[in-house]
Amino acid sequence: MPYANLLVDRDGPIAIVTVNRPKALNAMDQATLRELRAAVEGLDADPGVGVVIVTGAGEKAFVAGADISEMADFGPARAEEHARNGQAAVGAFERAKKPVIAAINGYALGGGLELALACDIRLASDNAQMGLPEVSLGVIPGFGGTQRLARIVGEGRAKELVLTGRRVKADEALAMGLVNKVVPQAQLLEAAKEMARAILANGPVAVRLAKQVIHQGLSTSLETGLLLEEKAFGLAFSTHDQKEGMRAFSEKRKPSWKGE
Ligand code: CO8
Repeated sequence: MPYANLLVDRDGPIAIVTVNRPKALNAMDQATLRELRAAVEGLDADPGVGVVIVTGAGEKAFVAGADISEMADFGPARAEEHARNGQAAVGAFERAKKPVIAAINGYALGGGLELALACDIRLASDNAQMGLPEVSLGVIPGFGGTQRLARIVGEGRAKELVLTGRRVKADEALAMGLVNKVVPQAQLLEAAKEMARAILANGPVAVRLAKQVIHQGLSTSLETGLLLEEKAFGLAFSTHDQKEGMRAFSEKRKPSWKGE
């Protein structure tokens, strides 16, 4: 399906979604948010796709935020609705059953960082800069940033970044665990694909169960999370792939996954 603000490419089972509004440094207006949600939900439902990568067009920006010019004259009800729609769009990346990797190729600010925070793994180019500068505009993060940043980097660092609006460069983001890896920009997409291929070598049902249990567990008690893990562990033993994975190990060969 063609999108006005996105490019969607495929490299075998790897889907690459590129936010493509270079004139606005890929800032997301409402139409882009709707398209992002539709794209990731469509790819998640596509049996030919195993991993989704999201990135930004050009060499300067991943996504420089929500589109400020569009929001400037909003009243409170419209702003609340916008936050709800943005949260739903960004949340679709987190809710996806398949792993989603953010390839942060430049500025990831405001809503752009919030999009990356909803992905499972974040890789950054060496020129990337990340931050939640919303307070400098007189607002607060509205696409999940006040919640997800603290879960990823801890409360103290999240409060510092949200309250000061300070941008961090790739090396500092790596040191605080905001991104998993930093690579030269020219190698970013290949590094994301390499990570995708490492995931794709594993049992697809197991990968999905693991993602789901980690995600659900983080918003519940340890006791409930451990119960979720037990149940999902049991469920894995109902699959062909568990039998195949363990048989392949003892036969010293690579498993042939069916995804069931
Ligand atoms: N929205 C709209 N346009 C943007 C945005 C944006 N977020 N960011 C950049 N642009 C546009 C610029 O206006 C400019 O357009 P033009 O050429 O027509 O003037 C073009 O992109 C290039 O930008 P710059 O000339 O500013 O490029 P610089 O290299 O000088 O600076 C920066 C790059 C530092 C990234 C700078 O553009 C910047 O600070 N951008 C804004 C970053 C920002 O504040 N982002 C957060 C936005 S708020 C947000 O995301 C809230 C999310 C939650 C919303 C809740 C719902 C209500």
